Amino acid sequence: MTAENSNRPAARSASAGSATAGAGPATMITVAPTGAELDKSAVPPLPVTLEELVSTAKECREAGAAVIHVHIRDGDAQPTLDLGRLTDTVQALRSSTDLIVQLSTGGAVTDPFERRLAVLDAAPDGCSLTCGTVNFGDEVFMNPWPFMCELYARTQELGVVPEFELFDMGHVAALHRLLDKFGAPFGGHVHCDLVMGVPGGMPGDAATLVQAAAALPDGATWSATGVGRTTLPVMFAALAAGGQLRVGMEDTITFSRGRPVRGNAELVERAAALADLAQRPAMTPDAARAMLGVPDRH
Ligand code: KMH
Ligand code: ZN
Repeated sequence: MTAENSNRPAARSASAGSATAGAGPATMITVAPTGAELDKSAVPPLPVTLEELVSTAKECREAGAAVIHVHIRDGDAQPTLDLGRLTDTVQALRSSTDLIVQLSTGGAVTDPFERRLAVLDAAPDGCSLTCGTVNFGDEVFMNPWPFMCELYARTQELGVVPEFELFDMGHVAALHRLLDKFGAPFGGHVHCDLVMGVPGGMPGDAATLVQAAAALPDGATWSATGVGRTTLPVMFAALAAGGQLRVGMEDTITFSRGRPVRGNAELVERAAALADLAQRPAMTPDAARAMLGVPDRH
């Protein structure tokens, strides 16, 4: 990368949140309960109302989640970026749980850039920020460079901690370019999510995960998400390689061997159990705040 690397943020410890003497660093678990792609009619346990989302959030917190990645739906259970609903959702999640509330700025593939930028006006703790365009099944998820720049500058201005979503190796290069140009994120720490196994993005396997993690900026922490049948291989690889975990019905609706997921909490429970087995138990939201540089707004 360029000599502008001096803009890079200082590293925060990736082992923040260690919970048990003799164990390895703790594991931050993010739950992505809803997404924008699934139909409630086809997947009844999908949380789409505010009540369903709050109740899922409480169950997932109980099961070991520290962060919630939020997409919301309208009265017809369709994806929406309505600012009033987003604001109510942030407030409801904040008053009923201590989870870090991260709003999606990706929305649905049909959402215009202006509405995706306006998501930050709902004052979440964090937001997703995808570092490039990617084929997304039969669709295209658009994240051109000028949009990334505008979104990143707004996170810095409004005090929202971004999570850099990386669907492809090229997105890692775009992340370096963004940090070189604009400097450290709000909160001073770089955290990424490797979104793997999307048809059109990087494959969800251990070799790709290790390669992508090694290419991240110095001091960055990272989670990994394996979509669909890559969920378990990516989870095992992330635990082995020192990463954090993202699970949820946005990414996976089959629990195992064809059995549909009954709810988000069982995905979090499984992630927490595997993290425990790896001697990297689930970290609390407060430990995740310390790791990510997210202020406590309760
Ligand atoms: N729904 C996808 C098109 C994000 O949340 O930032 C984009 C997405 C990424 O889910
Ligand atoms: Zn999302």
